[in-house]
Amino acid sequence: AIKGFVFDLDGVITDTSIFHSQAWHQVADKVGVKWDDDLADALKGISRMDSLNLILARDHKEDAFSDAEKAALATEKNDNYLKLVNQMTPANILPGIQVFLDDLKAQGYLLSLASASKNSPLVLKHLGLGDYFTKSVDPASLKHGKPDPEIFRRGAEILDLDPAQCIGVEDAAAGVQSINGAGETSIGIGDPKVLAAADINFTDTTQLTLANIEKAMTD
Ligand code: B16
Ligand code: MG
Repeated sequence: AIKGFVFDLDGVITDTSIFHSQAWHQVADKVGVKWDDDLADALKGISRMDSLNLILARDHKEDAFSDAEKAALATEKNDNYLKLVNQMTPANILPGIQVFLDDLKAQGYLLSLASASKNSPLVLKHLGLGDYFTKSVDPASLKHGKPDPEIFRRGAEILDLDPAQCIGVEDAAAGVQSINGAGETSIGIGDPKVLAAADINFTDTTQLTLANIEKAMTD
C-alpha cells in the first residue's frame, strides 16, 4: 500500500521556474547568449552549474570561462533568484496544492521533497509549507541529477519506506524518468504527451486529489 509521497518542488508545489528563468536571462544577456523559451524549458529540474553549462553551450561558450568565472556567474544568478524568492508568499502555492497537502497530512501519509534546488527550504518557508515535509533530500549530497533515479530513491529512503510504497509527483520528463527508475508510482503534472512515461497523468495541479489518484490506480 502507498504510505508516502515524494514531491518535486518547482512546477508542482509552486512555480519557481519563472523566477529561475528571469534570473538566468540576466546572466545570459551578460555573457551574450540569446535567451528563448526553449532554453528556459531545458533548465527545468537541472542543477545550477549544469544549467549554466547548458546556457553557455548554446553559443559554444562553455570553454570561454574559467571555473572561477563560472562560479561567479552561478552566484550572480542565485543572487538574482533570491531577490525574487524573497518576495514569495503563500499566494505563490499552485492551485489545489494546499488542500492536497492538508489532506495527505490528515490521512497520515509521509511527505518528502525531491527538489534539485538548494534554495528549497527557503522557498517552502516563504510559502508557509516549512512544516509539511517530514524530510527533504539534500541536493548537495547527490551524485547524479534527474533523470537519474538517485533523488527519488533517496526521497523514499529518508521516509524509511520502500519505493513501492511511494508515489512521486513531477512536472518534468526528466523527473518522471527519475521516479520510474526509482521504482515508485509516477504522477506527471502537465502535458500528457511530454509526460507519457508517467503511470498517472494530470494536466494541472487542481486535479491532484487523493480521490483522483485512487481512481487512476484502480482503473
Ligand atoms: P538552485 P526542482 C530545480 O528545482 C529547478 O527546476 C531548476 O531550474 C534549478 O536550476 C534547480 O532546481 C537548482 O536550483 O539553483 O536553487 O539550487 O524542479 O528540482 O524543484
Ligand atoms: Mg519540477
